[in-house]
Amino acid sequence: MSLGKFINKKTTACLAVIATAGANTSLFAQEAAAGAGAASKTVDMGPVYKSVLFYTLLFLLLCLFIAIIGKALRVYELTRTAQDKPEGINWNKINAVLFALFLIVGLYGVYWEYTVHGNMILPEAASEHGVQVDKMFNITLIITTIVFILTHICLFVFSYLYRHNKNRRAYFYPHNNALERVWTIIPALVLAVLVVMGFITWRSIFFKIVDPNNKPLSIEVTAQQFAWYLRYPGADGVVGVKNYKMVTGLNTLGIDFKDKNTHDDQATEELVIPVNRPVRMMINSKDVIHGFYMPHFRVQLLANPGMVTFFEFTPTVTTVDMQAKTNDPAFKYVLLCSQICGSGHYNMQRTVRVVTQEEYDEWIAKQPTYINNDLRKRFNLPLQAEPNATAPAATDSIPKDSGAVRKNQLALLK
Ligand SMILES: [Cu+2]
Repeated sequence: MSLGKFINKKTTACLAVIATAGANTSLFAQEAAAGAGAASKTVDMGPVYKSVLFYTLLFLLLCLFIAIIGKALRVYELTRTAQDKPEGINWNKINAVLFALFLIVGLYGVYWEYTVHGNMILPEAASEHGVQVDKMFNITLIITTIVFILTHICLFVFSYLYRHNKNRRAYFYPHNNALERVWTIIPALVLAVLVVMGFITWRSIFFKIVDPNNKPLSIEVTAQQFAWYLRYPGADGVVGVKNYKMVTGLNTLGIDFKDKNTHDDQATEELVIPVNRPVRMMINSKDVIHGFYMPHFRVQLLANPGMVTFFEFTPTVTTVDMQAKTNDPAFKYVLLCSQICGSGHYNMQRTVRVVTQEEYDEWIAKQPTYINNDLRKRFNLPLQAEPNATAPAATDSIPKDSGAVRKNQLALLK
């Protein structure tokens, strides 16, 4: 074959296009790598690899590359048709094999998700009802995983086995009542069981009968952009009345001190709760809707302005025990906001400490009352000698920004 003929052959031309595209890409990559290598002393590529733009460009580049290959193959096919030659590439077979490969890669992806990310999930529930919630989630997960795997095997294996074959004609099979019944009744029954189970679990969490020997400890939590304010009931065990109309710079929660029950209420910085004792959180908000969320206890309820919502739960594992169980000495329970309530939403984190009853009694005795002499003056109540005149609630208790947060804020200002 002469050189002219060789160059003229369309097949070779297509391959040349692919080779050129590949070579250009690798050349470009090498240049970029060399450039990055030379500048590596001054340029930190870390932020680049973390930017969305980088991956968007990478994705677009990949799409372009695939499009070029597609076009080259199309040219190859068209030239074969023009020359009255049989089809060069059996696309049905390629697609069928791709379906089979997709199934294998996809199933491995499922296995990877369950093992790698599965290890990153929350530790065991640290509350009584949390065990039930986890059980319900696990049953749902097992059922849906089985269904997911079986349906996907059917979907991709059928696509592979019954790919187009000109020697075979598809059997026309429009309807089958028995089949319709099976795939309607079975999912309906399974879903009904899951829903009823969820309903029973929900009722057992929200409709509790008070045990006179183990009465719940009421704690009020008020959300505000962007912090949580805590109020403990004091010796009387009753959290006193408040009224949003009484909110002032001094009386930040709007406590109504005409109600005697408010006088021993304590304002605290930390949420400390005794183990194995029911805790009744009285949740409300001063401004927008926040989400009272304590993932380790499987507790989540909205904090609404203008109404109080309640969540009663019993913590079963102390912080110290959980540190031993998770093999992490730095482990902490946390209270978070689960509603994107504004720019400082991410910063609404509070540490929660579960302690023994003795440790709790010792801690609560040291907490200051919400009322102080400034408030007593304002409400014409007799003054008291107070060593710690200022309650924490009257001060700015928004958590101070950590170094990482400050860095982010500086980055945003740039
Ligand atoms: Cu919030």
